[in-house]
Amino acid sequence: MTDDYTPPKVWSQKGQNGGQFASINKPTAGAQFDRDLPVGRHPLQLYSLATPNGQKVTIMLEELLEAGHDAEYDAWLIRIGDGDQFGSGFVAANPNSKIPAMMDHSVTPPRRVFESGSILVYLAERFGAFLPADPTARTEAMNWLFWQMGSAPFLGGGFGHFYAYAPVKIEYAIDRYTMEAKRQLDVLNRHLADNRFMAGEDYSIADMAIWPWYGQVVAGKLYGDAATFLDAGIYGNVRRWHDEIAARPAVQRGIMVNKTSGEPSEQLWERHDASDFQTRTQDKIGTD
Ligand SMILES: N[C@@H](CCC(=O)N[C@@H](CS)C(=O)NCC(=O)O)C(=O)O
Repeated sequence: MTDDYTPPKVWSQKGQNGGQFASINKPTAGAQFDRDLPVGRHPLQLYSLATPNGQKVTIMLEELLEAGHDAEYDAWLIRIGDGDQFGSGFVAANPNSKIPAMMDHSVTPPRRVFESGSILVYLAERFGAFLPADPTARTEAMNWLFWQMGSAPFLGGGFGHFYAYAPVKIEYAIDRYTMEAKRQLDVLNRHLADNRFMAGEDYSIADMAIWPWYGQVVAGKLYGDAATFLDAGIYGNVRRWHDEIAARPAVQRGIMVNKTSGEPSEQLWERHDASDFQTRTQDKIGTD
């Protein structure tokens, strides 16, 4: 890596570029091997991992169940570090090879749903929940949901990548994305000064989309010491909103599903039944 790099006329891959995700980065799409996806007994089949994008959906599913909806689901683990997302079955569910992906087997043929925002809207519409009925509040929820889809890649793929994962610390890249991450946090902090939740009084899919990224970075849960680096204490309204949502039982369950790091008692690699939270966490079943 040098500071006098001149891009060639046509880019070509020169081996792996280093960093935590080097082994799964490729410039091409499509299946790399044959593997069917497992299918459990519930109509909704989720294929995911407990990254912030994955947590959005497991929080929504647990919130639906908590609210009494018949949203039982099987959650299967997709280990993106091992390349599971490039199996033929997963690529059929999501041609973009990214978690989360969901199949709805309550319809024939089963329907695929990919992109976390699309999955949240699909579930909200199917169960008539967590998307306000009032047109103004509903539009506001959609505004913030789409804001998240466009903004979080700067926080995760930009700030998080260059601050925490890149094999070298590049001041220009870290400065550029820190600036943008802090600007986005200020957007949220100002909005949450006058709003309990993103769409106003009602907790919605907009909160479920934004909380795993922006809430957790402010609470010190993402990218090592990023909260200190970002001076996250100045985003007090975001912290207040984070804490209120973090206290919800469905959120506490949702962030455990498909989790493979942290305390074994907080890791539920696969979820097939509500009782799994009591009986199938890694402290109960071991790590083999
Ligand atoms: N816009 C997508 C982003 C999904 C995404 O980036 N997923 C990451 C994990 S957080 C992934 O599967 N990465 C695997 C890879 O890049 O090969 C969504 O919101 O669903």
